[in-house]
Amino acid sequence: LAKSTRKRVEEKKKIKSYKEIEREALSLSINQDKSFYEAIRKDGISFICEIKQASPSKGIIAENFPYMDIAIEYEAVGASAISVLTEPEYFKGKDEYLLQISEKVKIPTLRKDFTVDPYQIYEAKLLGASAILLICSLLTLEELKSYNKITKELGLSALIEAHDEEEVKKAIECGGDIIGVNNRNLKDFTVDLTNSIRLRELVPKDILFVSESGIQTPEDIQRLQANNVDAVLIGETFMRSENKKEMIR
Ligand code: IGP
Repeated sequence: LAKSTRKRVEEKKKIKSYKEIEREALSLSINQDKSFYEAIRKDGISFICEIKQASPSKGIIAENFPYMDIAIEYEAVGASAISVLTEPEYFKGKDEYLLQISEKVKIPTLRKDFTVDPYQIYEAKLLGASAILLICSLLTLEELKSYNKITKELGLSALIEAHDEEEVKKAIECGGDIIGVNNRNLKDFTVDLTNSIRLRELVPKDILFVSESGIQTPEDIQRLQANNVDAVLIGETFMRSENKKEMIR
């Protein structure tokens, strides 16, 4: 995934250079009203609802894909933020989805992609995103620090994703203020909510904590909330659900 992403970014640089995108992104103003961090900091558990057509573990999730209708529905039922996949190969994502959705909804959007080059952070800003994803297993500590700094300079938030104890330590050390723990084991795709519950204890209370993946029922959400999780990131369950309101109360 990192390899195909690097290739994709190199292709993009031929159309718009690194220098050019950096300059454009830095010239944009900061939208204070669309802070991803502030949106999930509020009292009670927050919902980050994800829009994706496919995933490596499940294949095609949505045959037809009315992404804008889904985004509008997420906002209407009370999502705090919307996560939009832009990775094309495995998740069938598109930059245009993110751009259009960010223009349409008032809540902040998260650009869900495999960030391996700062180019993608500048790009996220131009696409209207309020936040980006930094995955610990793909980046060195030095990279995490410098990417986090660039993100902040642009007025964006970074969701720093970890899977295990080592990675959680790395996420804290790089100065992350929003840490997400993935419940999905990326080696065999099994999910276990206990993963984020267990790792929550290693993260100081003043850092926002997100439980990601495999969340299916209101009971799951209650359990995570009882264990001091600040936000849940839910994709497949919402994509397949006819009644999204039921989950968010
Ligand atoms: C959502 P789920 O099981 O609710 O559809 O998972 C989200 O956590 C998952 O899509 C995800 C992801 C990622 C996707 C977590 N980390 C990194 C792409 C890249």
